[in-house]
Amino acid sequence: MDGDGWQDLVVAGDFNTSRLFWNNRDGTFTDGTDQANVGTDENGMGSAVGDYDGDGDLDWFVTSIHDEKDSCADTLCSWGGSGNRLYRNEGGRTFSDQTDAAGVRNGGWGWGASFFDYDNDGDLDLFVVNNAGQPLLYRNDLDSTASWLAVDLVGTLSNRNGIGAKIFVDLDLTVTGDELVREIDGGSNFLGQSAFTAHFGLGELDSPIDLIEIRWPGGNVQQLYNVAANQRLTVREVPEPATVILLVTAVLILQLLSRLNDSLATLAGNARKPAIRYALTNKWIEQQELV
Ligand SMILES: [Ca+2]
Ligand SMILES: [Ca+2]
Ligand SMILES: [Ca+2]
Ligand SMILES: [Ca+2]
Repeated sequence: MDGDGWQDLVVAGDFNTSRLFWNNRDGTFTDGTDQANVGTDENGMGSAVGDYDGDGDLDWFVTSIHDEKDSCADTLCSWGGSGNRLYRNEGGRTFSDQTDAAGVRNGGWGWGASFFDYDNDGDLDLFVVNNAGQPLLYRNDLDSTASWLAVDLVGTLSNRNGIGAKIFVDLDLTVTGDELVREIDGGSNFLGQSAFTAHFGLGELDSPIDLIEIRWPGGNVQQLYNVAANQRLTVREVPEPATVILLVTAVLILQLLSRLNDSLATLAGNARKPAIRYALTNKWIEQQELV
């Protein structure tokens, strides 16, 4: 959340307020809720993280119960009912409350939440599922000129959705501090899961992105240079040269073994003997005995 490359922790707290913990880089975390100006919600349920204003830092949305105090029964009012919160990241580990400015306070009894770009215009919209009503889709109408990039991964040696992959974006290789990172994890959430698309807000970038680096969970690393912003990019996993050489070598060895096996079978007449065949599955060579 603070862009230092170390993952922080955001927690929605039912019967309590949400909490934000900063990663101390030594296996411990520090509760920074109050100093960050977050955690004003009550009965938090769903939680979504995304750069909804496209300025390059991650913002935070929390669902919570919304009740009109004058119109609800006393038992319901006791739950607390000031509704959802949208916390905009202002940098320096502080946030501002943009709930009312964005018009997302009254989500009923909001539960799961997810940011995604449903209309493919480059900004993140918001979807909220509800305990006691219809789901809500909030279209992002923020008047922004921010650039953006969306990345979908297609794993070949790694899993199909690229879960576990990290995507690094370096806007300018000659500048430090402008690097962005996303991890494909499906965004597990209360009663929901996010899209596998990695969305990057790029601020006022008006030139191509210098470098995009994808670190696949299987170990492959792919680099793309000089990539245009404001597009949805699909990146298919390409094995590194060393992996290709290994695979080609394995196939050649298998072919030789197969020919050797056929020759031995011929020499032995047509006597019925167990034949050994080999199959190449992913990186592994499986040996199967056929009766
Ligand atoms: Ca951090
Ligand atoms: Ca932001
Ligand atoms: Ca959108
Ligand atoms: Ca840089």
